[in-house]
Amino acid sequence: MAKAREGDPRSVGRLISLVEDESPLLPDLMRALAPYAGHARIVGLTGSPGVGKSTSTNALIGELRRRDQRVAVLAVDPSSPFSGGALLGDRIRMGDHVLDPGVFIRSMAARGHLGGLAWTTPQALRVLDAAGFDVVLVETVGVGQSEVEVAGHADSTIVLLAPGMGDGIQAAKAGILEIGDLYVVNKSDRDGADKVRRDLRSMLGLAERRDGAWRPPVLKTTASTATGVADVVDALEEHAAWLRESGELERRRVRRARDEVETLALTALRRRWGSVGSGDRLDELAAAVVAGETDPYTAADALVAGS
Ligand SMILES: Nc1nc2c(ncn2[C@@H]2O[C@H](COP(=O)(O)OP(=O)(O)OP(=O)(O)O)[C@@H](O)[C@H]2O)c(=O)[nH]1
Ligand SMILES: [Mg+2]
Repeated sequence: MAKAREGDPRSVGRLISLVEDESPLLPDLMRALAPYAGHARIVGLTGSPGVGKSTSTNALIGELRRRDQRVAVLAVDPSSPFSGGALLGDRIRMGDHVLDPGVFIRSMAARGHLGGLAWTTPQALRVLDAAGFDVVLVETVGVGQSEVEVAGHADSTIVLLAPGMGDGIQAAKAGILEIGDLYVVNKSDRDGADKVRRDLRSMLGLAERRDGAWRPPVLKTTASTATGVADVVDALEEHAAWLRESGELERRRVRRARDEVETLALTALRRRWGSVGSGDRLDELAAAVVAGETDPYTAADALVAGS
């Protein structure tokens, strides 16, 4: 615990493993970590496969380290039940920082039984926050609902795009235009980056925004040479200041904690009535409803009351 608080990578890694394994020690661990919550800025990074998320993460770490920030990276893979596969390539792309004690990199897979990454990600973030990192980058491949999910865990969300990857369609994908606090067109060394940026700006421009609302900037980078990455970190700083001043930081964090408490409470309830584990009380009550012995309202009350 004490060593993890200092950011000792092996101790931090062990605590994350407890989260990943859904250890019975978790409630005690979370209780012990609670007083140290709220320091880290959580930054989500998402985008389609191959847009350059890992390369950008590597470059962002470099820039944040130049600004004396301690950085943790949590790479969550929503598509894989194993945490081994994607890691090898990422070790190479984020390899600049493996020996830096101010940097911690960990990948997590969706092998959890209870609620997968939706359940484990917030708890892993609690560990990294309590371990004293200034910035925690959460990298997720944008497939299905995972973009929206990562935005739900973060204070600031960066959506990464790249030219030649379906362009307009990338941005028009469900949810993308709502979740980004910053948009970054990566691979700007390639043709078409300016067009992606223009299209994106005009699509974002159509959105109604209140006075004082944050207007997501659209930046350009070449992650492989770290070009433009300092501007991304500047924009993150601006967004962090806006979050604090507008009260939005508090709102986002309360909303997140609410989801966490709700998820844990529902998990506990489900476990009690048997859909996690054995001896299914819900099945019994459902059969009673079908047989006309009880009604769904009475059955639901009985389920929640544990009777
Ligand atoms: N030309 C160019 N290539 C880049 C740039 N950034 C990344 N790449 C290359 O694009 C490929 C994919 O980069 P990654 O960083 O692995 O992309 P990713 O989004 O993490 O990919 P997944 O994790 O598979 O979704 C690699 O071959 C990178 O070297 C860039 O700015 N310009
Ligand atoms: Mg990657």
